[in-house]
Amino acid sequence: MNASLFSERLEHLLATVHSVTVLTGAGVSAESGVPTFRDPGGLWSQFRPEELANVDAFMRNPQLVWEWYTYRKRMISDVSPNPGHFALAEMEGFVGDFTLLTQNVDNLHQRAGSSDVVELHGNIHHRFCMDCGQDAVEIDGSERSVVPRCVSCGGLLRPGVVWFGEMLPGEQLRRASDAAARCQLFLSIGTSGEVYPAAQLPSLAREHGAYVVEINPRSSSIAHRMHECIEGVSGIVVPAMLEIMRRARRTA
Ligand code: BV8
Ligand code: ZN
Repeated sequence: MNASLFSERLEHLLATVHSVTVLTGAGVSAESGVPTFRDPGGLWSQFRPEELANVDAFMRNPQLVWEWYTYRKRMISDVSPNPGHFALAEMEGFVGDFTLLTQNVDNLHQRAGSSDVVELHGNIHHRFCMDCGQDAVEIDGSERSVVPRCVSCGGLLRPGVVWFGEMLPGEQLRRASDAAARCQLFLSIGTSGEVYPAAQLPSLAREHGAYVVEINPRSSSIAHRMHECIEGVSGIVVPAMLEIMRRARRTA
């Protein structure tokens, strides 16, 4: 892989940087076989988000929504992290201040070994009670009823993800904004930049002086806010970035 993928400035930054913040979207899991949302054949071409990923839809038809999340969970459990996930997990060890923010609920970053992942939109394996709010442990597929109930109050359990129209978890949003505002290099990987407030983070980083880079085979809706756009897939580009870091630290 010739280094010309990256500008001189980015090559130098990768070799010397000590504070990196990364934002990932569905694209980073595409090479693992997890469909993205907005790409051709993506989830939103098969299902309508307003019918599935919001609380009114859940109250209208909890069975339908649970079936959809069970279908996605099964799909996710049948796949494995890809070289993009593994390179990000390894990058953590090369950079003093490294923060991984994700919009993904698929747990693949954690399965690749990334620690302390900031999950902006929750996690598909989490669930909690609509009535008493209690977190509930995930039981394997042996559950009889598709719509699980809370063991302490009998209330409806819902997936521990952030639905459209719902605020992101405050702690995660605060950590994400802090990490975006303090980093030297911000990488936006595999996201279309269409979902807010996550799509605001690259601009926040740029406003605070970071060098902001997009990795995406197609220009996203926020490409114009980047200093540099790498047109490629994360499973190739992120390992190439890691190689520059590894080489620089070997010769340091
Ligand atoms: C909220 C969890 C306060 C559930 C998800 C400002 C302007 C406009 C609208 C809004 C706004 N502020 C708020 C809104 C409303 C809304 C929003 O943004 N709507 C959009 C659609 C217009 N935001 C919200 O509702 C948020 N809450 O704002 O609360 C509030 C409340 C009320 C009213 C106002 C404000 C909550 C948003 C979170 C929703 N939950 N997921 C679940 O997963 O089931 S979002 C879900 O979709 C994912 O988590 C993900 O974040 C998003 C999909 O985006 P991407 O990950 O980017 O995926 P996508 O398919 O779009 O793109 C994939 C990209 O990868 C492509 O660019 C492709 O080219 C690239 N790619 C493909 N292969 C590869 C690749 N890249 C690299 N390598 C490859 N191999
Ligand atoms: Zn309960």
